Amino acid sequence: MAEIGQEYDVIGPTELEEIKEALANTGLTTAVGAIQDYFEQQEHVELNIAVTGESGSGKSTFVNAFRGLGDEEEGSAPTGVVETTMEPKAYLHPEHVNVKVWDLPGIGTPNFKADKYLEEVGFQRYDFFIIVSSERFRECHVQLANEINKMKKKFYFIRSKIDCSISAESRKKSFNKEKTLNDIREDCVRGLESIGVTSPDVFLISCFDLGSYDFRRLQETMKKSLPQFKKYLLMLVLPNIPPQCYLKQKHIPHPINVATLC
Ligand SMILES: Nc1nc2c(ncn2[C@@H]2O[C@H](COP(=O)(O)OP(=O)(O)OP(=O)(O)O)[C@@H](O)[C@H]2O)c(=O)[nH]1
Ligand SMILES: [Mg+2]
Repeated sequence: MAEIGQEYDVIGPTELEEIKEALANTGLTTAVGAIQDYFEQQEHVELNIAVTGESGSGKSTFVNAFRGLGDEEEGSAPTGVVETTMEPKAYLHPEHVNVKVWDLPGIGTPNFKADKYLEEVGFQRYDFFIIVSSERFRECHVQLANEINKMKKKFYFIRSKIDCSISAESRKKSFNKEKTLNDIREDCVRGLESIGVTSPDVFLISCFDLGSYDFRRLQETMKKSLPQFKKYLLMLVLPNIPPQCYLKQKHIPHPINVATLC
């Protein structure tokens, strides 16, 4: 789990100002009351993250990795080579019940309708979405991204199973890892741009190798866009990747290098 440093303090600058004001204008008892009220409110704050994408793209595996679990540990989401997740299911962090990662059923059947799907999975409850794609950018991603945009919610786009793509391409004589990664990224960026997402950011991830590729950058990006207490909750649950893995991590230079989507 992430260590809580100053950067992730629960009380943000606005709250600090309010507490200072209470101290200056009304005295200690009122200030203590203000702090207590603040913490009581926060106890009820939840962070709800929805993981969506095509069937078999690795959503449940990502949910497990996100919670710092392997696929066969107690309480982990079932994963498999055949369609596995049929209903939205919330997975709580073992220690921080205020954070729910929702494993959603797969999309992508020929008659898929993103608006209907999102209604069925109860889109209102989610703070943001993670769209997982294990292959090329497709029509179902277009629909999903469009609908999420319409709802004025944020999404992060993950291209998963990067280890598989690299391993398959590495059989070619002309294999170049950086170029392969760049091609994958470009394909997703182009797809998102074609539906009007400005400066899209795409995260290349292997759940079997979180220290490589973009997992760490995804963590950092998600953190930036949340309000103070939700950011704090997220920091409590993010899996720790050993520092030696960060060193291995390579960021592929990309002309569009903007941190957030939407
Ligand atoms: N090599 C590799 N395999 C992965 C990765 N992520 C998932 N898989 C495998 O892909 C298969 C499908 O993974 P799931 O997590 O069950 O996929 P899902 O999207 O939840 O599938 P549904 O629940 O059916 O919609 C499993 O065999 C996983 O082990 C990855 O990063 N690398
Ligand atoms: Mg699943």
